[in-house]
Amino acid sequence: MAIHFDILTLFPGLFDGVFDESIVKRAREAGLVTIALHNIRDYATGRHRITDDTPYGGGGGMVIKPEPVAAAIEAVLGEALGTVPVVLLTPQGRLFNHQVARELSRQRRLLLLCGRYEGVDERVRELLVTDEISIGDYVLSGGEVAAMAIVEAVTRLIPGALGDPGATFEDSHAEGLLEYPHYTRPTVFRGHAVPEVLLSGNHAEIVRWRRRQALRRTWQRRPDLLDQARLSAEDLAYVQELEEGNQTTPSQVATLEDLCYNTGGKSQRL
Ligand code: 9D3
Repeated sequence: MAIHFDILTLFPGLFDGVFDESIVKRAREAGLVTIALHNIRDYATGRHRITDDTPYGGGGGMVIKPEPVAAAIEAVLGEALGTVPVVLLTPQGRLFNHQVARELSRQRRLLLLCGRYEGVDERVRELLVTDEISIGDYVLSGGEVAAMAIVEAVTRLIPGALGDPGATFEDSHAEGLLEYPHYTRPTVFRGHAVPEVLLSGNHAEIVRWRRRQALRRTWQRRPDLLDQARLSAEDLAYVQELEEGNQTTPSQVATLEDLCYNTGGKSQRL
């Protein structure tokens, strides 16, 4: 059930330390995850080991040359070439989410290819890449941070990686809902009390309250998720209640100002 990641990058130093903490660290120590970093520059030839060049057609910026990337992929995978997904991290890829993480976690080995500058020469994609992933619609400087996100998200889905043997704990994201709010001691902090129900000891009531909080938050902040979520009849009735109540009706994903009453936003919706 273990998984091996090969990460191809021009900046291996960016990964220093990030896989040496918490869950990924534990999973590596348990032998559930292995990670090999490969510097694309090591596969460049010539006295200067050049890895980038100007784009044909002009337009500025630099493009990663195909030869060192192809050589790196082929050297790293060897006989396994064709049997291992070659995943290019690119703004043009399919959007990464829990479903994609699950899909990747079923593989025994993954190669993650990190682009930089304007990207990798298109011929590498045509000839060697089997999958393309983006982690969201914002501009990063390259694929490295995306690779880190994917390694972490996939590692969490490897049975045993969370320490908890047996049931791989998946949070409410797996169910397509945002999480309910969490509290710990003290019972009152700066005048803000922990909700009574959580102190009641009534487990059934607590489960019901948390479910409703999760539904309420998802309805307010991420109504797009509600369309896909698996909802019981009781869940649907509660959402119906929210729709009919005098609640603020969200039209879009909320802005920071909508959500955070500490940053000058006047509306407090939670
Ligand atoms: C600012 C340059 N952009 C317009 C000319 C294009 C562009 C090229 C290369 C934008 C970003 C990048 C580098 N990004 C990635 O390689 C990347 C990425 C991302 O930027 N956002 C979300 N997911 C990913 S995965 C790889």
